[in-house]
Amino acid sequence: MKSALITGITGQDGAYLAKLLLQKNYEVYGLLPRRSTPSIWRLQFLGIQEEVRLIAGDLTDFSSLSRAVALAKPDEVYNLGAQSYVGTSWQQPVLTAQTTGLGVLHVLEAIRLENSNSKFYQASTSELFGLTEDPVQSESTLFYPRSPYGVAKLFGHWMTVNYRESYDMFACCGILFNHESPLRGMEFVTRKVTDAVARIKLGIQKELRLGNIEAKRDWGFAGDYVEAMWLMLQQEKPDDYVIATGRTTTVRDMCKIAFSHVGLDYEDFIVVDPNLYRPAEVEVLLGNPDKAKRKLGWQARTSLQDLIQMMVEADLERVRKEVSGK
Ligand code: NAP
Ligand code: G4F
Repeated sequence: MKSALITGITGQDGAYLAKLLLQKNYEVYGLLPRRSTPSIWRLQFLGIQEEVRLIAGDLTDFSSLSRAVALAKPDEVYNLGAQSYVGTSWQQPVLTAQTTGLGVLHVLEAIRLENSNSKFYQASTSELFGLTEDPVQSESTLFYPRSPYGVAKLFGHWMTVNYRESYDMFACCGILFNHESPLRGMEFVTRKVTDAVARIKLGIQKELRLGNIEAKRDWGFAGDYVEAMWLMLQQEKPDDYVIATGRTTTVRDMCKIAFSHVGLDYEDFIVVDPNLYRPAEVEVLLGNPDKAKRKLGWQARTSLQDLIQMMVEADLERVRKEVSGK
């Protein structure tokens, strides 16, 4: 039986990946950072909270990572833990650098110093491209991050490449474009919108305040994207891959899809609030997933329309229960 250690197991991707690996008969360990109330609701939502083994630890604490690797003896380590919200990275740049940047090095060092042969997956991001001049971004596009989050991820990305080249480690970076689901954090724009659509439809919210609705993103479904992470670690050689749908849509048009699913016109409810604009914006992201298709046999299966409808339906169900107290 193979074993895997997932940092960020309580996050959106961590929960979906844990479920996928359990289905593949892995023994799944997850790093659990100390919180006054542990946030295991996503594992509960997927019904796997009893099946994963949680190890106390934090990405900012090297010793806890070393201990986690020694305990789990993982064949594969997936580093998904991060301060992952771009907006917060301007308010907490040092924390973001320590968790999202230096944390990657802590995991790599834990693997190296424990003499572990674990394969390593790093959650890199399309935010690395930032102010790119390439209209379509691929593995060869130059990086130009636009936020403290993007800069921290750049450090993690190059550290991973460096450990692969320095120590012959089986280390891969997945350069994933935005991916969403009913388990997405509430602060990200798709979930903020689908939650608001449900509340407005059920009469408990009047308007939705957003920032830059002309920004474009290449949005896919998280459930599809975790399969690509696993596939990267099953190849003969380690490498880096762009994972995307190859389509881009404005926040405005994503709102249109969400509101029209419940028979509403988004223009009646959206208020553009300049206070929600970012200090530096990534205006357009559009990925070229050709390499992933050719080498991994992976492609996105869920359309944006289906994804947003799935999220609106899940939020309607949850908000209805909240309202009725059940
Ligand atoms: P997420 O839902 O925000 O999950 C982040 C996870 O990291 C949570 O489990 C969180 O635990 C954990 N974490 C935060 N600080 C930590 C620390 N100091 N020590 C240990 N764990 C810590 O993010 P996601 O959407 O699943 O994304 C997974 C990874 O992919 C992240 O690295 C993200 O930056 C990257 N990424 C995401 C996307 C996307 O569109 N979703 C695209 C590209 C790359 P708590 O919940 O307890 O705080
Ligand atoms: O949903 P977002 O906050 O995601 P963002 O910034 O693209 O980052 C996500 O995807 C990255 C991959 O590209 C990940 F690395 C990262 O961890 C995270 O998962 O914002 C998307 C767009 C932005 O242009 C933002 O300015 O939506 C725009 N937006 C407009 N109004 C808003 C809002 N974003 C948020 N969160 N909230 C708004 O009210």
